[in-house]
This record gives sequence, C-alpha cells and structure tokens, in this order.
Amino acid sequence: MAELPKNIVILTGAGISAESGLRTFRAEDGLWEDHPVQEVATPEGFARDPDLVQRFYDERRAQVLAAQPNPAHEALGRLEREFAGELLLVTQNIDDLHERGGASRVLHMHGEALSAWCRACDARHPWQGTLRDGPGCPACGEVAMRPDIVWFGEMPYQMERIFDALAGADLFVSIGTSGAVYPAAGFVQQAGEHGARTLELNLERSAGSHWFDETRLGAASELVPQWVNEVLAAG
Ligand code: BJW
Repeated sequence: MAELPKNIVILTGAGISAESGLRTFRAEDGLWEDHPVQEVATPEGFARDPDLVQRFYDERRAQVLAAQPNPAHEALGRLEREFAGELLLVTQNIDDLHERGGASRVLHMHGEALSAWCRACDARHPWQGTLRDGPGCPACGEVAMRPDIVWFGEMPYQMERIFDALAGADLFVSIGTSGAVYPAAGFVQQAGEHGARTLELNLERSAGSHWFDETRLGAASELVPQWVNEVLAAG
C-alpha cells in the first residue's frame, strides 16, 4: 500500500456479484442477449411494452432474493465496520448483496431491485413480489408502480453527494465494472483530478483502465478481501 488512506470512495459494478450467481451485463452470457437494452432498460421501452419490462424485473427481483453475498461483499462490510476514516460505498448494482454482506451505508446510484416507485405520488416502497399484475400504490392507491431502477436517459440517484465525496477522496477504488456506462465511468477521472489515488480491481481491464494509477486483475472474491486486509493492516 502507498500512503494510509483517510477518505475512501468505492464504486462497485456487476462483477462483484458475478460470483454470487447474478449475471453481468456485458459478458457473453449477459442479460441483454435475450432483451436488447432499448427494450428493457429505457423509459421508452417501458412505455412501449410495460408487461415485458415488468416481467423482466420480476425475474431479476427473484434472482436477487435467491442470491447470497460472496467474500467480496463481506470484506467490504468488514471494511465499513473497522475502517477508522471516511468511507462511501457507491454501487451501480440493484441487488442488496452489499447490505446482506454487512455494509449499512450503501448508495444505489442505479436504483434497487427490491424497491418500487409510484409515478403518481413519487413514493418508493420496499417490494419483493411481482409488479406485473398492476398493484396499487400503498401510499396513494394509484396503479402506477414501476421498478425503482435508473434506466438509460434517466438521472442516477444522489449525484451531488457522489461528486462531493469524489472531490474529498484520497483513494478511489473501482470494483467489477466495465467502465462502459456514464456517469459512473467518469468517476475515476473526477477523483484523480482532485488528487485521489485510483485503484481498479477487475477480472479484466475496463474501458477506462488507463485512467487508474493501479490495476489488479482477478476475481473480486479474492482481490477484495486481500485489499481490505491491506487497508486495515495499514491503519
Ligand atoms: C468481474 C468478475 C469477477 C466479471 N470479479 N470482476 C455517450 C457518451 C457518454 C455517455 C452517454 C453517451 N450516450 C448516452 C450516454 C449516457 C448513458 C450511457 O452511459 N450510455 C453508454 C451506453 C455510453 N448513461 C445514462 O443514460 C445514465 N444517465 C445519465 O447519463 O444521466 C445524465 C447525467 C448527466 C450528468 C451527470 C449525471 C447524469 C443512466 C445509466 C443507467 C444505467 N442503467 C443500467 C440498467 C439498470 C440496472 C439494472 O437493470 O440492473 O445499469 S445499464 C447497466 O450497466 C446497469 C449497470 O449498473 C451498468 C454498468 O454495468 P457494470 O456494472 O459495469 O457491468 P458490466 O457487465 O458492464 O461489467 C462487469 C465487469 O465485471 C466486467 O468488466 C467484467 O470483466 C467484470 N467481472 N466477473 C471481478 N468475478
């Protein structure tokens, strides 16, 4: 390890949940194979065929509920409990495996599979069942619930808080993401411009790999516990 970090921002992507059995997006067996992205992950796709999109996310919700956290999630939970400095865990993932791995302060910038959003009254509700049969909103009763997911063309959640954290970080760590989707793909540059050291942990080099000070290649379940041990041992 170089200098002892005091303020860490971590960004995770689908790769950290791959070893929990949740498929990544851009791998050969990626989710988008059966469903072109325009069909299931845009507001226009939802307007065109809401039943297809609700069915797609009903299935994703069931997969999330059946999955278990792996050693990478658990290591980040341990880091949150034991690291003495500032820590922000930002995930692009819609699963709750970070929380079940022991992290309590997780920012889901692309939304959550286990949450539903009422377009009529803007309320969000924890949701484990189907949305396909058009349930009424528990708050206002309207039948206007959609998955609480950030689709292409929509604004990710809590960007201001994330940009503030990136500006104050002295270490930015990106785990299991291809760097193909913005604004998350640009976080490494933003953190670097503010003077943070930048580290990538991924199975293969991401699209923005050249922006990182250091890249470690391998499975998240091995690299993440190893890195967490280093940070905690240094502190
Ligand atoms: C392992 C591993 C193991 C595997 N261990 N590693 C042109 C230029 C720039 C931007 C745009 C553009 N045209 C359009 C845009 C904007 C657009 C965008 O980025 N499009 C790109 C396609 C270019 N972005 C948006 O529309 C976003 N909104 C936006 O920009 O608003 C305006 C704005 C302006 C200013 C500031 C802020 C905002 C919204 C993006 C919403 C993304 N939504 C999705 C789907 C919803 C969630 C869901 O259904 O699950 O989110 S898309 C999908 O991609 C999902 C993911 O969160 C996201 C990122 O994917 P991720 O996590 O990187 O997964 P993979 O599969 O790509 O990579 C996995 C990696 O893991 C791989 O590298 C593997 O090697 C690795 N791996 N096993 C370690 N065991």
